[in-house]
Amino acid sequence: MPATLILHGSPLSNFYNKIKIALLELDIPFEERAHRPHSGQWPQSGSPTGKIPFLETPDGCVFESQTILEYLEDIRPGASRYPADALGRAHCRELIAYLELYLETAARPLYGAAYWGREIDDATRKAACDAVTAALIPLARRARFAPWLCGADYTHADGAAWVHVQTVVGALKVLGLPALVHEGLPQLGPWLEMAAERPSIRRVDGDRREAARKLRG
Ligand SMILES: N[C@@H](CCC(=O)N[C@@H](CS)C(=O)NCC(=O)O)C(=O)O
Repeated sequence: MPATLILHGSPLSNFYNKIKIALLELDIPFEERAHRPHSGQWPQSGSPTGKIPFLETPDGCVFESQTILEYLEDIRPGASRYPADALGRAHCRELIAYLELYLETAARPLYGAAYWGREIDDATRKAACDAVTAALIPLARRARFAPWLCGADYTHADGAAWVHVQTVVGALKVLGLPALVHEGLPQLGPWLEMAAERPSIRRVDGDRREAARKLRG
């Protein structure tokens, strides 16, 4: 395993927290380094897109959260948080891809208003809420909640789902729609409660809340 891994980004970022949960779950030592999106000059800035997170290894940086997650799995054989069988792993990756390509993306137009106090017009808000509602349908069909998303055991899909769902639900709550995601995913409440007890998620959520408190001043 590389001597020191440094996770760059912010505890307020859902994609950063996805990787932080994976590092904790796989019991990989790491350091954290605060990095704002698009700060610094490429190549010293570490991320060719300017986005966070990116992972610094002694041999170079890796960007895109799912690629980072696969790298962590590769350097930690035996400690996987993917299901044991090939089809189970495919379903797990499918859920992560779906959450990021469809659910999280659908909610993004709401973040400026929800988290940064920006204006949002009614049409944009309605279109985003409708897109979130539509994105929940395939998720409800595929997520097993038995009790974890892929079955009896916690997997990376649970870590990824927690960061993204928490971000989407949080945005909708600020905009006065706290139950929208729960209506589309009726088993969400018990799953969120169970996930909140997971040590990796408890730590990441604590750090996230602390960072938010500091930002509010
Ligand atoms: N597909 C990227 C998404 C990362 C992403 O969107 N990060 C946000 C912070 S949560 C960011 O850097 N935003 C700045 C931007 O989009 O320019 C990944 O999985 O790492």
